[in-house]
Amino acid sequence: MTADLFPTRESLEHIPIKEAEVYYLRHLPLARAPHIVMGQLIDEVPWRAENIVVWGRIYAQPRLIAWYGDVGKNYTYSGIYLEALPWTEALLDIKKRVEAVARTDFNSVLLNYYRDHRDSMGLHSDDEPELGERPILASLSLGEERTFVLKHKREKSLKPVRLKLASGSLLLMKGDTQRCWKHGIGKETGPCGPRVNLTFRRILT
Ligand SMILES: O=C(O)CCC(=O)C(=O)O
Ligand SMILES: [Mn+2]
Repeated sequence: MTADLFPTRESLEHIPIKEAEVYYLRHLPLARAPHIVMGQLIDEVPWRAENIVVWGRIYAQPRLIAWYGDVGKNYTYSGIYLEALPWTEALLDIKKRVEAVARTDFNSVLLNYYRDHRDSMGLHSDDEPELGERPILASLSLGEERTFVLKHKREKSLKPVRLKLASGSLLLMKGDTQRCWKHGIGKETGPCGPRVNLTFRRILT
């Protein structure tokens, strides 16, 4: 493996947030430029449009998704059951690079495809029991830079944290982040290009 597969620990920026552990790497080295990797994923992934139920009403989820993982690493969130698709060579290559930075192994990944400014992800925390007590999540962003918002669950006096996630960047969330904070991606007010996000996870059961 080449040295550039392993960005130094120092290039990971610690984002100081109370009761959270968040790190940002501006540039994760990939096999090809981020927009090329994104284009390949947009073309090749069998994207799913899911419905979600909010307060008893059915809505189309405002983005497309796909779930990949080791055999049997299936996932349920917001009432959606996702059976793991088998890893592709391209995703295994990305996973290896993400694991080198996160210094942990992942066995699954949720892909989110934000087609334009109208696509978004509501505030949530990744606190499903199958992720364990203090999960580590590694989130790779490709394409349009979008704003990632964190809001504390209890302390309303704490200001929301807004992070611009650049194309090719990696965000790590660990420790108490899921227990104490929610996060999401808001809609944009004006037109913007597509973005694909890959959130690597470790399913314990
Ligand atoms: O698109 C993003 O950056 C957020 C993705 C996310 O929070 C998730 O997949 O759980
Ligand atoms: Mn999340």
